[in-house]
Amino acid sequence: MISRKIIHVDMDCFYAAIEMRDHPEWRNRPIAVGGSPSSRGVLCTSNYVARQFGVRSAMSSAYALRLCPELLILPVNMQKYRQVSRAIRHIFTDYTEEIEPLSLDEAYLDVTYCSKHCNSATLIAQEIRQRIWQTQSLTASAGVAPNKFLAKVASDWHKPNGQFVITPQQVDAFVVELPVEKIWGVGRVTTQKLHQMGIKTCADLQKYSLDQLLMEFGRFGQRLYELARGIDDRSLETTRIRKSVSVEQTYPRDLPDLMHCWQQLPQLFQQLLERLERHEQRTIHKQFIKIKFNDFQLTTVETVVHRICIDTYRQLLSTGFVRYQKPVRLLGLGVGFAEPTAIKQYQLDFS
Ligand code: TTP
Ligand code: MG
Repeated sequence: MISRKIIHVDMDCFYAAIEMRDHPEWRNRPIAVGGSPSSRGVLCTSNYVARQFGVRSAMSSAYALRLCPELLILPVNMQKYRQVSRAIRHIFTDYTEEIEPLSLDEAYLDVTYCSKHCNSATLIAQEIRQRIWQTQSLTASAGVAPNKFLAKVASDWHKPNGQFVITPQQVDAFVVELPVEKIWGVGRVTTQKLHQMGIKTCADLQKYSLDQLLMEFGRFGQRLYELARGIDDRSLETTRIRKSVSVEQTYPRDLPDLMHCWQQLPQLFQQLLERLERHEQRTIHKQFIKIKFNDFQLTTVETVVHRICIDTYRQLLSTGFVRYQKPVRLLGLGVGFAEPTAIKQYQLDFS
C-alpha cells in the first residue's frame, strides 16, 4: 500500500499576525484580537509577546488585561482575515486538489500525487510557506507526515515559522515519546483518566491490549489503540463537489470469512442511509464496496445502479472477497453520484 504524504499548514498567531503586518508599530508590544473587556468579551488570539504573559485564546479580555495591563486589544476584522485565508488557500491549489480546510488559518493537503519537487512533501511544504511569506508577509508552520494525526502534531513542533517532518520510518520512534494529550480526540477528561491509569505517553498506551482499551474507553478505545501506534486512516474531507458518499468501519477483530462480512452489512448500510439524507437532491448512479484485508491489501468493486439496495452490496462483497479470501480488517460501502446537472458554478467560500 502506498504511503500517503499529508501536509498540515497552520498560520502563526493568525489574526494578530495580520494586525501586526498592517501596523508594524505594534510588532514589539503585546497585542490581542478579540472582544472588549467592558462587554465581557473574550480573546480570539494574541501575539507571542502577549503569550509570554500567559495571555491565551478564549481567555476573557478582562482577565487577560489583569495578566498583562499593557495588552492592546484590537477588534476582530473578519472580512480582512477571510480575504487572507482565501489567498492562502489559492496557493494550496497549485499543489493538490485534496485540500481540507479546518479553519481560516489551517488546512490539510494531501500531496501524495503532487509531482512538484519530485514529490518531496518537505520541499513542497517549504515552498508553500515561502509563497505565503512572499505574497502575504505572514509566517506559517507546517507538519509533514503519512497521516492527518501526525501531520497536525508535527506542525506544532517547530512553531512559529518552522516545519517538522515525520517520515514513515520515523513514525514508531516519534510516537513512543508523544504525550497522550497530543493524541487527536484526547481532551482534558480523557487525559486525566489516562494519567490516573499511569499512562503518560503513547509508549505507555501501547502496553494496553485492544480489549482493555475497548473496555475502558468504548469505541474510542480502538482509535486510541491505533493512534498510539501512529496509525490514522482518515482521508481528507475536501470541499470539492462530492462525487460520492461512503461509510467505513475498521473492525477491532478481523472478520474471518465472507459470512462474518455479510453480517456487518445491515449496520453499515444503515449508516450510509443516514449520511445520504444530506444529499437527497443528488442522483445515485453507482454503488461500490471497499474491502481492506488483514495484510492491508485493498480492493474495491462497483456497479452502475439507479436505486441503492443492500442486496447489490451483498453481491459486490462476494465478488471482492473471493479475490483474496483473507480475513477482513475494514469494510466500506459507498455510492457514486451522477454529475449535478443544473448546479450553478459557484465560488467556494470556505469561511
Ligand atoms: P489557532 O491556529 O489556534 O491560533 P493562532 O493561529 O492564533 O496561533 P498559533 O501560532 O498558535 O497557531 O487559531 C487560528 C485563528 O483562529 C486565531 O488567530 C484566532 C481564531 N481563534 C478564535 O477566534 N478563537 C479561539 O479560541 C482560537 C483557538 C482561535
Ligand atoms: Mg494558527
